This record gives sequence, C-alpha cells and structure tokens, in this order.
Amino acid sequence: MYDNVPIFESPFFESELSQGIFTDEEKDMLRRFNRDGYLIISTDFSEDQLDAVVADLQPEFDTLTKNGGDGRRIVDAWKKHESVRTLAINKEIQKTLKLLFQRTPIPFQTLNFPVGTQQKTHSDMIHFNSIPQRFMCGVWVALEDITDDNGPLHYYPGSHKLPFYDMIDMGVKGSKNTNYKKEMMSYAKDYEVFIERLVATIGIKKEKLNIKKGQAIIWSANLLHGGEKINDPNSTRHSQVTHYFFNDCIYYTPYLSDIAINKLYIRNITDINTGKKVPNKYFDKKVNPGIERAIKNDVISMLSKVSHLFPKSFVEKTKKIISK
Ligand SMILES: O=C(O)CCC(=O)C(=O)O
Repeated sequence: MYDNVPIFESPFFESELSQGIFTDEEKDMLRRFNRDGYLIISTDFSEDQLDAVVADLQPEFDTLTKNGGDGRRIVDAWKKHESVRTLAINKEIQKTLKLLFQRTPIPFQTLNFPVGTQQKTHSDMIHFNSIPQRFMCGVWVALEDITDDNGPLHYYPGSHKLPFYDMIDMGVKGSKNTNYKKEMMSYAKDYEVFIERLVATIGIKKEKLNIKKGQAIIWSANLLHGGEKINDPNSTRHSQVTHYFFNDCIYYTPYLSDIAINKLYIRNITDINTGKKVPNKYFDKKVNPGIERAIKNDVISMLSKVSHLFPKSFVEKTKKIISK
C-alpha cells in the first residue's frame, strides 16, 4: 500500500482494493469515486436541520445584499452558527470520507450560498492542496431542491484524472500575488481562462447536479466543477459546501505559492470538529506555516543587501534568529 496517495487516486487502485478489508458496497463506492472523481450521497439531515441553516443566515445574506455586496456567499459561518457547524461535522459524511481517503477527515472551511454562484470551472486544488497531494475534498449539501433553473453545480466526470494545472503552467508566479486584488485578478485572468480553454479543447462531458434537498455531492480535490447559469433570476439556491483536508499533511494554497523557490503558502487550519488548530506535518514532523517562511526569506534577503553596514557577527547572529 502507498499510503501517501489517496487509494482512489492510486495507479494500483484495483490491487490496493483487493488488499484492504472492504464490503462489496464500500468497494462499489470506491470504484465509482476512482472512475468519476465524485459521489452523490444521501445524508441523514432532518428538514429542520437544513432549514435552520437557511433561517440563521438569512439576515446576513440580506445585509450583504443591502450593502451592495452580491450576497452570494458567507465564509466560515460555522464559527457563529451551530446549524452550519452541525452540517460540517456530520459523522456519517465523515465516515464516508474516511473510507474514500483512508485517513481522518478535517473539516476546515464552510461556504454558504443563497443563490447560484455561476462560478467559473475550476479545480479546488488550485486553492487547497496538501503534501502528500490530493488529500482534500468538498462536500456540497443541497438545502433546497436543485434544478436547471436555479444555477446548479456543474462538474466534469473523470476530470480529476487530468494533470493538476498550477499557476506556473499559466506562466504566473503565484507568490507574487501579495494582496487580495492582485490575487483575484490573476485568478480570473490567468487561471479561469486557462481552464475554460482546456475544457473546450479536450472536449470532456459536463454534467449538471440536479439533486433533492438533503442530498450531497462529494468531489475530489482535482475534479473540475463550477456553477451553472441561473435561468430563473428570482430563484434561490441555498447550499452549503464544507471543505475537508485529512490528517498528517501540509495544507497549502498553490495559487499563492512557488514551491521551487521555497515560497509555500501554508495554511493554518482549524478543525471544525474540535475548534482547535491542526499542525502541518511532513513525515510526522511539524512544519511551520510557510508564509512565515516566505517572509523570513525576504527579510534575510533584504538583510543581505545591507549587511555591509553592520559587523559580520551581528549579521550572522540575526540571520540565525530569523531562520529559527
Ligand atoms: O456552488 C457553486 O455553484 C460552486 C461552488 C464551488 O465551486 C466551490 O465551492 O468550489
């Protein structure tokens, strides 16, 4: 077994499946996840639990809309609303994720949408990746029935098997995106355009997610997906996505990183299950958040430029302290 590759992504998938202890039903789920990169599931949420999320967030969506925002998403509402947290920490969903990835899931971010996002096609891996790679997924829960009218989610079955396209493939230095505005511009201009062209060129088939209230889709890190056009402008499309990493990894943001020059934008994630920070780990050893490392490198490089103004021993000592 190669534990540093999620089993469904393994080039030796069938052989690994036969070595593990799985029921026929589990093998079927793993085979579908391996082939398609997504899985549509039923959940055990009651109507009341689903409705509570919508009711709790409605005032915030209203305020966002009133203040001129597009009112399309609330990030990390789990911190304030138990109803949102309840969906994110659901045991049955996490049991399924544990089966699919053979590691313990860590819910680390929630997004809530009142209407269709019409978001361009992307792979979540550009936002969230792990080392070892691909220990990440999204779980999108329908809080009402989803049809072609209210801007359903779309996805490309099997697209998780495509290579992962990082910012360098677009000719962009991710770590140069040092503020939010630059980040967003580069994401739209470089990344989304590249993926749009990729999808059109290789001609893969798109599917739209028409599911019922209470159903959910699990997508693997590299599955291409986005939001369809809203056909009914008066429609709502309440939904919640929870993003999950898995234990014992480094968690980082590829579109802000340049690994080759040691600028790894490591995330400092919180496990929504426990409310506690999760250490980044590489082969069982803790690793500090990389943005700190990137800053340290910049400070050292600046110091080197003015080092002739100071005694050598002082410069060396300062570099040592910064590097710790
Ligand atoms: O809900 C949608 O329309 C898109 C959501 C999405 O792409 C995401 O959360 O990564």
